[in-house]
Amino acid sequence: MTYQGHIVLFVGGVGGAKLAHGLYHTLKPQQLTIIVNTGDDFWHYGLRICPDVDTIMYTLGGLVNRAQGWGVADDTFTAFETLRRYGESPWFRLGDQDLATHMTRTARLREGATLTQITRDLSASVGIKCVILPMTDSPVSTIAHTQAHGDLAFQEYFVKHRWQPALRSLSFVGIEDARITPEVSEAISRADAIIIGPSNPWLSIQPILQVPGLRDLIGGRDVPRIAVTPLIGGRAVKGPTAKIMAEFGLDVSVKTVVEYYSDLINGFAYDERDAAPELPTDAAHIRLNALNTLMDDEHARQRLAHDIIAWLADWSMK
Ligand code: FO1
Repeated sequence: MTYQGHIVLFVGGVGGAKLAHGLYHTLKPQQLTIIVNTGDDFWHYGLRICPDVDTIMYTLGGLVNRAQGWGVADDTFTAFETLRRYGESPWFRLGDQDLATHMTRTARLREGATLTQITRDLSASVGIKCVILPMTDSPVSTIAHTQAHGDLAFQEYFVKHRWQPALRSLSFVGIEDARITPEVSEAISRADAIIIGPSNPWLSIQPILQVPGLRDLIGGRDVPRIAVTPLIGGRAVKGPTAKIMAEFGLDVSVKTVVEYYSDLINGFAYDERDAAPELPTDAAHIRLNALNTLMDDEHARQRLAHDIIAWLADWSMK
């Protein structure tokens, strides 16, 4: 199988990074553009932190702490511990090497560079050869509206409260004014296939799809547009996808996820351990494919990437 097309992959953090990594090692780098959620970004101790962009960058650059899926492997926490000495109660674990990323990014933002330019340069510095794009250069902040703690900035909900407070709804502050970047627009316009990664559809993919104009750009492309299930056996491999679905009153099933994406996609990869989801008539155009979507080691990431690419290579013959 030689697939020559250009793939655009949409992802959030840890789950999406695994597929990004598999595709990166299966395709030529110039065949892959990764568009990353920035709704999780925030200011912390005067620094601009972009957790999902950094997770993708550290994963593809071979730097990531594999046990946790984010942060830099073997990082030290001298600055973090020093904050404690100063009487602070830091709750977001920033390692010393990771801090250098945020310091560089923040300094360059203050000089007027865009997040797109900074991400390109940081990625190149760690040896990444494909393109990683933030979903927008405009500031967007995901807010979790919870029952127990009211409105929480995303990282407070996710890290400080360990995504335990029941979620009532989400909002994305700044999204109405967010601009699609020329780089994102161009990548989608010339993509031969679009993949929505197995990231949390509500927390990670929703903010990307709400960037004005982006959804229409994807939907208008007459190419394979596939999503990969974030659920296996009714559970998320990692993170709160299933918990959030239940809190939103949704049936925790692959069918719900397909329906959620149904006006955007024409293909869906569910896990081979699960039964094929029954599609409602308005989703009958969606091609289903049962794949082994569990990416528990590097080999599994590349196997899934290979299976998806084989599907795309066969697509027009069906
Ligand atoms: N996740 C945690 O659960 N605890 C942390 O202290 C934490 C710190 C952190 C620092 C840098 C970074 O890039 C990511 C970090 N994450 C941490 C992960 C991050 O909060 C989430 O993975 C994403 O925002 C959700 O996609």
